[in-house]
Amino acid sequence: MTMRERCERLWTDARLWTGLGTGLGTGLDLIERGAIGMRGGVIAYVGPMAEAPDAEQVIDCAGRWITPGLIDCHTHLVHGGDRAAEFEMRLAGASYEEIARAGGGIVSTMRATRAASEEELVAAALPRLDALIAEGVTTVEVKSGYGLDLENEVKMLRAARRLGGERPVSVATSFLGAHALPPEFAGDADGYIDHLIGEVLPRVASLADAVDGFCEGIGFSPAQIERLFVAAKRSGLPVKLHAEQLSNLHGAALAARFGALSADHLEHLDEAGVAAMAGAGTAAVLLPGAFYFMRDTKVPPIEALRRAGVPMALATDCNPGTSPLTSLLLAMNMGATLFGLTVEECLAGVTRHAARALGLQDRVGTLEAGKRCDLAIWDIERPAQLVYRMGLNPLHARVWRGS
Ligand code: DI6
Ligand code: FE
Repeated sequence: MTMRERCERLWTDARLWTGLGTGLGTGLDLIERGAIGMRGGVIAYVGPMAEAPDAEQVIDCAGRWITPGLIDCHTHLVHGGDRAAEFEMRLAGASYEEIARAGGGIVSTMRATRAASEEELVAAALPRLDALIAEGVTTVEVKSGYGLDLENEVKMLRAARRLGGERPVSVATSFLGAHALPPEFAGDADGYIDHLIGEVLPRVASLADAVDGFCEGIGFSPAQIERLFVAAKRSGLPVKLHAEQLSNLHGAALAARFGALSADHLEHLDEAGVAAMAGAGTAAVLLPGAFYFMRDTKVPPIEALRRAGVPMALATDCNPGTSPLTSLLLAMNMGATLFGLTVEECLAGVTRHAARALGLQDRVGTLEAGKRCDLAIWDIERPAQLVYRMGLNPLHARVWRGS
């Protein structure tokens, strides 16, 4: 097949942000008066409309912008209940740690998640997923981690996979059994990790695309995460890690040693961690929604990541406790205003680099022949408008695998 061969569908008279280059205006990223052709759900042509092949169906974009479909590469979209009452307690002065010690926090969401059926978890997640989709998201990652036992982690991962059957969206799943210590294992984090490795991981491996963990004083130690990662590698799964969110336990460097797809949060990341990530090709996933909602003040070392060439992704971290955020556009705005990312970095963060954080860079994330035809078509004059507005949704149309 050649680029010239007839397409099933062609989007014409569009301005294309391809995501291929390194900066807006380099000429690599932007194609004025461009067109995208699709065959079999895959991009067959990207280039000037003047050179576009024929197509069975032609869609005139009237000068609108097209970007790759957006990718939310870090979410906890599937969970029971919410934590609005804890939010009120925090507004009244209680801390996240105090609430957790009083039986709230992650464990309260664990209880609500265990009490819900798989169907109920799917139904509860759909409005959140729909909010993401309405803003042009075509790929979403969903973590387990509120079941914290075999039965309920399986239920969460099944619910996550089912979301992809309920809506036109690609779902990537991560097994986050090492998110918090369930009450059954109180005081025995090592015993819980043994249980995850021996009993849970072998049975969830076929439902998960990656293994994640929470490396933190209130989560799991680097030594415990390392044991989990050894087991993950043995079962053939790539790893990623919540690292350096509240303190620096050198989790990012640990993740890099295992060739992790990503290390996420990273507020307390140091130079050695940056260098380790750069060396391993591990993506940084920045989560400004959690930073904002927790009124954090320590900003991730953006300039060091930039200098080292670490791919920076941006995601919602949609979860009931620390980031009840279902807008990837707002995450972009926060990435710019709170973390100092450029417009170009924000766009790459929710497309090309987000694909990388999921190991899907060969399939999605840029406008390129051979990739899935996942597109977001926008009513904007310039890409900065995607990052600039807060609460306005300029999506004109969304295309998932060609339709
Ligand atoms: N880091 C976070 O910010 C969330 N999980 C994690 O590992 C918190 C999740 C929650 O509070 O429910
Ligand atoms: Fe998270």
